[in-house]
Amino acid sequence: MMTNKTTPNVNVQSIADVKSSVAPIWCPGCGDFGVLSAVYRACIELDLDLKNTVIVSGIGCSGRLPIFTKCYGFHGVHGRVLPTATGVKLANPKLTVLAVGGDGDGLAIGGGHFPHAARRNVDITYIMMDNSTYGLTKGQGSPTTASDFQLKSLPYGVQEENLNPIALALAYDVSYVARAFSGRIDQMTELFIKGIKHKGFSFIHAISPCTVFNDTYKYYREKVIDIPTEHDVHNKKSALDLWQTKGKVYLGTFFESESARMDLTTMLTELSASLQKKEKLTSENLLDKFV
Ligand SMILES: Cc1ncc(C[n+]2csc(CCOP(=O)(O)OP(=O)(O)O)c2C)c(N)n1
Ligand code: SF4
Repeated sequence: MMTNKTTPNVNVQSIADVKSSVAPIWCPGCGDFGVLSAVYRACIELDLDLKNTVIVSGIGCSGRLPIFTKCYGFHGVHGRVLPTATGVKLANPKLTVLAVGGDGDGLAIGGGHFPHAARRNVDITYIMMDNSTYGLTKGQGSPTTASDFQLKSLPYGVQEENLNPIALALAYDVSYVARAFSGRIDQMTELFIKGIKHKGFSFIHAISPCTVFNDTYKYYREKVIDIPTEHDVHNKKSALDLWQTKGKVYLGTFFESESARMDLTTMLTELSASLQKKEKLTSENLLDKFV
């Protein structure tokens, strides 16, 4: 469902130009406010043309984000953010496409889509709003709930190991991998900008605490630390070492591919052009060939 209700401003100079008339209904202090603020600021700093910008979301508290912007929005099915965003980008490669969703959306029900978006290297920016719980459905454990988190719905804690989104993104060979924290909006904005500018699939793990069911602000404030400036973002092994460092949660760019790997839309456009040249494909004989 497209949720944009007014013709967006083309020239984005202030938050008023990006903000929709719908006021966010997240709980006080929810980390999602920080993510929204960073999205607004990234739109302004990049001077994005909002009528050519689409934010696709999943179901969850996080899934509401597009409604609060003047970008076009698609509030899709739980766990299907990435296939939907891929479809939007393929249908119109000129669009700037952001995909936003929770950790449940992206790693539980939708976990199977993450590696495929990565191997397709589709030119979208995926912001995983990770609160390590299912916020909308009242605080169940999620794939990123760690054993030291206290959830009301889990009186005996979690018995399983939690998934690490950064480790998965690196293993899936995502071409841009970063982590941000809602408590640091300037840095989050900067990383969203980098992700949007990156040509190919970019992933930003946005730690966004749920103040009602899993308030991890204090936990993260004590553990977050900037990735050292000497870290070589093109070095996958060094990126893997960073996420494995015990007791520290690194923020910043872990990895950026410098290989000449093409993004999906460029590849398909070039393939189509070369086939048309080689085989003189026309709209008339195209169907005979492929159907
Ligand atoms: C197909 C389907 N399965 C289950 C649900 C119920 N459901 C809605 S939101 C949600 C989980 C929300 O958690 P998360 O994706 O982490 O987002 P958050 O609310 O924490 O932002 C679930 C299980 C649903 N809406 N659709
Ligand atoms: S339930 Fe949690 S994630 Fe949902 S709006 Fe409230 S604080 Fe945010």
